[in-house]
Amino acid sequence: MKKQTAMDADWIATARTLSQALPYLQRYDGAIVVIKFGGHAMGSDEAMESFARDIVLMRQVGVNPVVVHGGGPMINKMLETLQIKSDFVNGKRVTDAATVEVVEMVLSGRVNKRIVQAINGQGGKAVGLSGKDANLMICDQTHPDLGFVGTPADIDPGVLRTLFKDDTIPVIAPIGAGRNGETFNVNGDTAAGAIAAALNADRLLLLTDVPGVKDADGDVVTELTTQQIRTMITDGTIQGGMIPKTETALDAIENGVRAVVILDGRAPNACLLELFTDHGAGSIIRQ
Ligand code: X2W
Repeated sequence: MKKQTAMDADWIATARTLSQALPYLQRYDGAIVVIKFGGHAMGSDEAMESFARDIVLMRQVGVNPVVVHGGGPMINKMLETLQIKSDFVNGKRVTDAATVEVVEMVLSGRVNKRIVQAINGQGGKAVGLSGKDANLMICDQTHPDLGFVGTPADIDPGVLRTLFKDDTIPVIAPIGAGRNGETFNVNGDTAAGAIAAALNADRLLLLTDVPGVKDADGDVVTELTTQQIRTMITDGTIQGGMIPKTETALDAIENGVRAVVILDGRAPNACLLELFTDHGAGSIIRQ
C-alpha cells in the first residue's frame, strides 16, 4: 500500500509542464537546431551529463540537433603541458604548424569523443565528425598573420542530412580542411554559424558562460533584432567577447538561420528552457 504525500504536488506540476510544452513540441517537430557547446560551458561532468540529456530529449521529440563544440580551455591546458606558447588576436588563436596539430588532437580526439560518449550514455546515438569528414567544412586561410586559422568557405551538409535520417546526432569538432591538404583551426562559434546557415537551421543556440546580451544598464535583453544588435555594437554597449558572438549571430541570420539565441549553458536544462517553454532563456536575435 502507498499513501498520498506532499510530493504529489511536484508530480502534478511536472505533468502540467509537459502539457504546456505541447505547442512547442509541435512547433519544433522536424526542426534543425544547431547547438554550439563552448569549452567554458562544458566545465564539469554534471554540466556535460545535463547537456547530453537535453540533446537526447530533443532528438526523442523529433528535433534534429547538431552539436558543434569548442574546447579552448582544453587546448590551452595541453599546449601548456607541451610548453607551446599561444596568443590570441581578436578572439582567434594564432596557430602555427605545431599548434594546429595539438588543436586537432584535443578537439577531434578528447573533447569530441567525450561529448559523443556523454550523449550515448543518455541513450542517444551520436557520431563524432570534424569539418574534414565527408568534405563537411572546406576552409580558406583567415589571415596570414594567424597561421592555420580557417574561415569556412564551402560547407557540404549532406552527411548531416544522412545522419538525421538514421536518428543519429552529429557532434562536430571545428576543424576545417584546406584545399591543399592543410588542417585549419576554426573558432567554434564561427563553425557553428556557418554550419547552421548551410542547413538553413531553425535555431542556432550559442551556449556560453554569460546569461545573454546586456543593455547599457547591465540587464539581459531577451529579444533583439539584427538592427538593434548593430546599433549596440556601434555605440559600444556590446563589448569584448560578446562582439564575435553577436557578429556570428548577424552572419548566421543573414545567411538563412531563422533565429539565434545566446544563453548560459551552465544553467540547468538551458536548451529545454529555451525551446520548450514560454519563458525562453538568454537573448533571442531575429531579423
Ligand atoms: C579555437 C577553437 C576552439 C574554440 C581555439 O583554438 O581555441 C580559434 O581560436 P571555445 O571553447 O568555443 O572558445 N579556434 C581559431 O573555439 O573553443
